[in-house]
Amino acid sequence: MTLTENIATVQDAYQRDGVVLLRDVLSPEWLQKLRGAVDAEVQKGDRYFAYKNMREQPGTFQDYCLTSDIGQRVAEVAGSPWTALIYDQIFAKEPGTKTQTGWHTDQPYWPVQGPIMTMWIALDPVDPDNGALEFVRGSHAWGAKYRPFKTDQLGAFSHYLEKDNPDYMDMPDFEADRADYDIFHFENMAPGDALAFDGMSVHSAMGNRTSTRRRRGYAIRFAVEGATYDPRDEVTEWLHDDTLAKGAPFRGGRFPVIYGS
Ligand SMILES: O=C(O)CCC(=O)C(=O)O
Repeated sequence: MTLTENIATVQDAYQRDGVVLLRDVLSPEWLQKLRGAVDAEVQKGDRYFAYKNMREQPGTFQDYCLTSDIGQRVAEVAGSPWTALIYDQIFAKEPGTKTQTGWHTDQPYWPVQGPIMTMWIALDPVDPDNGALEFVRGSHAWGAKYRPFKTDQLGAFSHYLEKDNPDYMDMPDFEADRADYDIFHFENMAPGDALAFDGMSVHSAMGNRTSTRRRRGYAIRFAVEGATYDPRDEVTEWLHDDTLAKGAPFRGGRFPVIYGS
């Protein structure tokens, strides 16, 4: 049985735009459990981008990644026979956080080449006032690899990494030149809805201009058919697994296949 309604339409949108909105990915039970787990985690008071890889410890995040239907959904949207788990991450943009999450692509930060997908799951209603994600439509298909960079405490650009790596180019200033690009967002995400997006999609997230409405996102990163292991020392070390050879399919070891074979 296919989990996502209108899967052919969803696949088309994902291929064309590099991102698609999926409704009701979480059951009410998982929504409640994940909200509780996120709240317990962010009590640490760490920096915005620091909440990563919770799924490597036993608990709600691990249970969700390993036992829910999320792996099957990813495989269906990507049209892949399997899904492997890369890592998970919390993005809790609290009321009054004016900083925008800067424009970037995800692939340069991970030791992987080829098709990868994020499921960014809303745990609160999300709209432009409290931090909607924005995308440059179709940018995943440009073949442009943008240099990774460090961010400050709240996720704004700080400085470039891998300055001498010829495989990567500096990012255009998407924010300054918005009119030159097809930038869009999804108007109203409900708790439990998810954005499935390609690791090469150029995206950012607005600030949270509200004084009361939280915007908790739980993002999980996945590899699918065609993804290969590609470690790069300066940036991707935190996700290395020496049991995988460079160029091997991105699955196994630290990155369990959670759906298919
Ligand atoms: O939620 C955010 O602020 C940014 C999310 C993001 O950039 C990502 O999931 O790759």
